[in-house]
Amino acid sequence: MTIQMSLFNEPAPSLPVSYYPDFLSKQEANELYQHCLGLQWQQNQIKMLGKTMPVPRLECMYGDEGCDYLYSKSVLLKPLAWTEELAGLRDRITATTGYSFRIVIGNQYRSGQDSIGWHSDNEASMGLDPAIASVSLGAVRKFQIKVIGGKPTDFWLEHGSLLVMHPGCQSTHLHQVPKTNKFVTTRINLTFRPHVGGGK
Ligand SMILES: O=C(O)CCC(=O)C(=O)O
Repeated sequence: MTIQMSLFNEPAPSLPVSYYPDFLSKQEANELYQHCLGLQWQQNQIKMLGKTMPVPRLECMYGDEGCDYLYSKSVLLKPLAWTEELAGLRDRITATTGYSFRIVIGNQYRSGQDSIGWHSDNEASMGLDPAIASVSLGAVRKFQIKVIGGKPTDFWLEHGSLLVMHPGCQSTHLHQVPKTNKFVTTRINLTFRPHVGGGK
């Protein structure tokens, strides 16, 4: 079932996303969170406006062999082999959504000062109009999405939830997880994505 919900559980305006607040049970989400804490997180550096700076979060990537992922023309992620847990989650999301995925990128937000700014995920390595499925674990953070040039809609992405950005979303919309000065503990986000390269 596809549910569109936003802040205070009001129906979202027409957005190319679906939100499943209880995609995982609490126990499944807790176990997956523990598994993900043990993944191979790295602090990458990004080049922006001629400066090199740390990416404001930790990252990791798992996926099919050879499915390298370059974003912002400066951060190159190379896939580690799927863990059993991540592959199981990938298959479960495919069974629910009908979309297939070849990589998963992990983001670890260590505090409210970790974030990801407004962007769309339009890297050519994912092919045209990718569907992206995003699982959230740990602390609840605000996720904002807006049509380019429009006003944002806020979602509070809960522990064990799944947010699906449907094909087309990356061409018309931007999204972000803003910084917050409130005290927040660690949040882990997993984005499952297609990939057109690598060995099949
Ligand atoms: O952490 C999130 O919910 C969003 C992550 C994201 O936007 C991305 O990986 O491109």
